[in-house]
Amino acid sequence: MGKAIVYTALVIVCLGIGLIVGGLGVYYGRPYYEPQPQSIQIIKAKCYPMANGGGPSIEGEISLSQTSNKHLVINALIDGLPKKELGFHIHSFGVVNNNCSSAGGHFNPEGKNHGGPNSMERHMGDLGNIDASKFPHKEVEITDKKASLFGKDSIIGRSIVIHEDTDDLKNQSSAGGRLACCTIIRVD
Ligand SMILES: [Cu+2]
Ligand SMILES: [Zn+2]
Repeated sequence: MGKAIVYTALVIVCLGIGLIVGGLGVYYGRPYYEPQPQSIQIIKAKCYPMANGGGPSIEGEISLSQTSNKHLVINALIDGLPKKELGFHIHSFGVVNNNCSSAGGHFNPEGKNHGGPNSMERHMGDLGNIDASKFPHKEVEITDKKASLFGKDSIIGRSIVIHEDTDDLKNQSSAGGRLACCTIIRVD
């Protein structure tokens, strides 16, 4: 009777050791997958502003780029603008025949009131002003957290309008008439 207990105990111990060794083998033998860095999607777009109504008096290039976080970067180098702060907005539609009125009003998919880029209440297209006194020698960079090249409210196919006056960031008529505009086109 005593022997039977000893044998049973031995069998249980051996099974236990077998399970531990086997388990370790499976654990360390499993294939190891190196975590892959998340690929970052970048969308780039361009816009080539022209004088309202056409003609060679204003020319330049605006480059837009965005990674998937909410951080739109706009770089502009434009010649032919008056040397002061000029209203700079995204308007609702693309430009037809260099006619800046065809751009429609400020891009405003959320039905908000006009404001400045840092206002809580603002149109999505309210990028404030561009300091045109830096042109033509220095590029101007604007960043924005609201307007986006991604998603259903993407600004691709809409337009950038540069106004003849400074936007006071409160009253949208403060920026005055439309000096120049262009359609935002995606480039890859
Ligand atoms: Cu505008
Ligand atoms: Zn606005």
